[in-house]
Amino acid sequence: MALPQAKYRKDYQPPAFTISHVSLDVDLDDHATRVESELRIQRQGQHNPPLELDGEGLTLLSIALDGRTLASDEYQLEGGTLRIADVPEQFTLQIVTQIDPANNSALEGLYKSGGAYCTQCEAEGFRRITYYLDRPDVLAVFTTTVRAPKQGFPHLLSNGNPQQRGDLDGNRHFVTWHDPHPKPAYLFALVAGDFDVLEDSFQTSEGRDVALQLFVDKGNLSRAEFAMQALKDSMRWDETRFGLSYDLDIYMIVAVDFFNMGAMENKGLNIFNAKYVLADARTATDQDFLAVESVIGHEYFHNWTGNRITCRDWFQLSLKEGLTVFRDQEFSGDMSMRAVHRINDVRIMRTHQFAEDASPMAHPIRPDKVIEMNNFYTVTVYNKGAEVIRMLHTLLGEEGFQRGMRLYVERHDGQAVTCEDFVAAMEAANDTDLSQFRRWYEQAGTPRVTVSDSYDVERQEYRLHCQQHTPKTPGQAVKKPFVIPMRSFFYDAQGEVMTLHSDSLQNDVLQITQNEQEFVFSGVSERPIPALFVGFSAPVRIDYPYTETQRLHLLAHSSDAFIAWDSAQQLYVKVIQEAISQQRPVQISDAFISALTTQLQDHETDPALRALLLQLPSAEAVAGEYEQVDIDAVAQACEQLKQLLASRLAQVLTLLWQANKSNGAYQFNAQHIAQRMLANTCLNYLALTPNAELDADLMAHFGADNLTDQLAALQAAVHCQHPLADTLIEQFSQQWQAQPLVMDKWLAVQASAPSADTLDRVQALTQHPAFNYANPNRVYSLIATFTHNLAALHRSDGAGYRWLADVIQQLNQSNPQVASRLLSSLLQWKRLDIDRQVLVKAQLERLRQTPKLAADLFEKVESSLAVEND
Ligand code: B3K
Ligand code: ZN
Repeated sequence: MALPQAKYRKDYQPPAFTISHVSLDVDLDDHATRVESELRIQRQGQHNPPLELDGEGLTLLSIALDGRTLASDEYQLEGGTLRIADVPEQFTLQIVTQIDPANNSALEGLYKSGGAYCTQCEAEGFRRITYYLDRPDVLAVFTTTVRAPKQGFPHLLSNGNPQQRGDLDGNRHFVTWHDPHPKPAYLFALVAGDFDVLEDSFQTSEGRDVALQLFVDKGNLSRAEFAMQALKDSMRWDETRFGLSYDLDIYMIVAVDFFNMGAMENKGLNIFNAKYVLADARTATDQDFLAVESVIGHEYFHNWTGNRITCRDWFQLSLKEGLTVFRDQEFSGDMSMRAVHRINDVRIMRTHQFAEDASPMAHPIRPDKVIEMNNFYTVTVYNKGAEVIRMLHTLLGEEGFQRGMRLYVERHDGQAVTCEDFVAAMEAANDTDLSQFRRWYEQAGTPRVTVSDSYDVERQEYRLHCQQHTPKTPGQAVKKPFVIPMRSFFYDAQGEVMTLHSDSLQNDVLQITQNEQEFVFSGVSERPIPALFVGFSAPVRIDYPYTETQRLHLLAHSSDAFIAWDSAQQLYVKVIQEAISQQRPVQISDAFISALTTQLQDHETDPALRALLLQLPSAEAVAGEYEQVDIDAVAQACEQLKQLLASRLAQVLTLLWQANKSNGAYQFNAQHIAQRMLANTCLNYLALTPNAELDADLMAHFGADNLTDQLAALQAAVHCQHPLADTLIEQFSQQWQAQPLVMDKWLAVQASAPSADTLDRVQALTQHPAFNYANPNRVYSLIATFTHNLAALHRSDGAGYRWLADVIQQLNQSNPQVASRLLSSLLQWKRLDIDRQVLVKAQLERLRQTPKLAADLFEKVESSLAVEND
């Protein structure tokens, strides 16, 4: 078989043909779904190229051009292409194909999720339904008829508005849908099944009524109410903050159990992983509620940033994803707990995106080379993409940013465009020059900004010296300097913010644009303590030679929650690193303990932020700080730090636990969420030292009326190896065996226990009835969680690597997208010690030999093994 081929951004060519109208008629059947499509096609340009349509795994039944059936020598089927030479300038093509949705385990194209039929077409899934120009710059008006038995499929859905419905012979029926908005095939959707429907409506600011429908598995209506509210909140928010309203008469969301990702923004018919729809206090945690709100918002916001203005080609994915993540982050922040959301976003960047930037799969937010597009739905494209948009927002301000958005929409509504078009609109609307800023789209890697300062008391002058350096990434050895907005506050010895004067300082932002640069401030009456990258104003690593005293000063006085939180985080990292480099147990100074104690007891401080102060950097994040990492030392030091804090803060932890643990019924609001965060974080330390009183508390907490507390009790017991752990594991599974989404938490808690025997437990759990290799949620909960567990994955005997490779091999054929996601933790094998390098490399080489290796895995395995020859 031919090896998968790379595509390059520079090779983009506009389509030789466009399709203006598509009529689809889909007659559903488990193994023989018949798809009739009628395409109205126009040739572009003067030359006469062959028509080449994409198709994968299809059985072609017939093909007719302008009503005449083509003989088999009038077209060629080759690999994934249907080629017809010599077509007229304008014509109609009728194609009949047959597909087998019940055997579609890759969950791309048309497949069965439980009893329902559903689709997933982004990025290139439509070609598994019928032959088509499956690329985002071909926009067509779709009319879709869905046919199915009435029994089992009372709801037949597709994009747009319903036009016609009726009965068919054999107790079957049909519905025809029409979507007036031209769209690329990746936004096509079809669903057929038996659901409960939650109905509501929304009136747009223009006074139009939109029907809202949420389809969930039977019996789950009450668990859909929160999602419905989140949808209405999103619709209102996009009007008030961005001036963007909804454009169809109906907005539908369907929740399905089998889904590779979070959700999909198909026009008018979102399809969601049920995990991001279903939420009530008993079966969802606070974090789940917040995730539902954010994903509902994200998919809704795509209606403008993604659907009405879409991507010209898939290299431009961040055009819609970075921007839409930025919008959903702002939505969540405007709804509640802005600082908590921001800190969580930073954690994702530092733990996962920085790791990706340092891995063989590092890519710019707009990649240049892709083998399998599904491999590029990454934290880089999404989250770093959002940080790049956020930097634009920082540089232009809310008003300037919104001015740019308005121009972007005005210029490009209804088009398929590029990241360049977006930047150009921002630039034109603000009459500014973003040439250098564009490097964020071009260059991969995490810049490191090294700052030092000096103070001249006589001249009353303060100088900040900044250097930026971005390490090389595959294919990019030398980097040019970025535009890095460094929002900075300066504190005096009393902890007051100083007002500093410099021409370079605008709205507290200094722009670092060169490899080396100095900022001079005059009239400075005392040496300031700088708070750099306030709000994490750029996705960079920050180096400033803070003393412990300076960090503690910022911890105590920063008005920015990120800076306060980060001061503690950096001190944690430092004590871990010192213990490792000096080969001694972790030590914490009295000053640090007392500063933490003061903060924790400060009733003025939001309990959520106090909880975040106590949450240690993960072992995975600490490991990411090293170019050559000693896994055992990192895992051990992280555990020691937790133990040490538990004993040195025992008193305050107990007090906070007592004061904040729930009393009274569950309420979902910022105050209650914050108190639960604080109580549960404390519990996670207290469970390290079992005693009768705490055991009783732990049991009571486990019996709470909400999953947040119940799960916190379970997690504290399991992660602290508390004597009650096995009892709670057993009780939890008895209670929740009928609720797969809750059992996912149970799997994840066990898979994240920081110990080498976790591997044995995870292996055993694959045999448990709660686990199923065919369902991505189960695989992510158990196995992806395990891949982020440093102690378990990197077991020194290599058993973790071997087993993971077995699992990936098994998933290679059934669901390559899921398999590929599990591989990421192995790609950075060069950072490990020599023994582990040998062990991981052997598994990568074994994977490379897998018969019929999917393109998804091929791309990652090859890039990882290529590092050797660097
Ligand atoms: N756009 C989809 C992702 C589709 C994934 C394809 N493998 C979800 C989202 O970002 O909203
Ligand atoms: Zn998205």
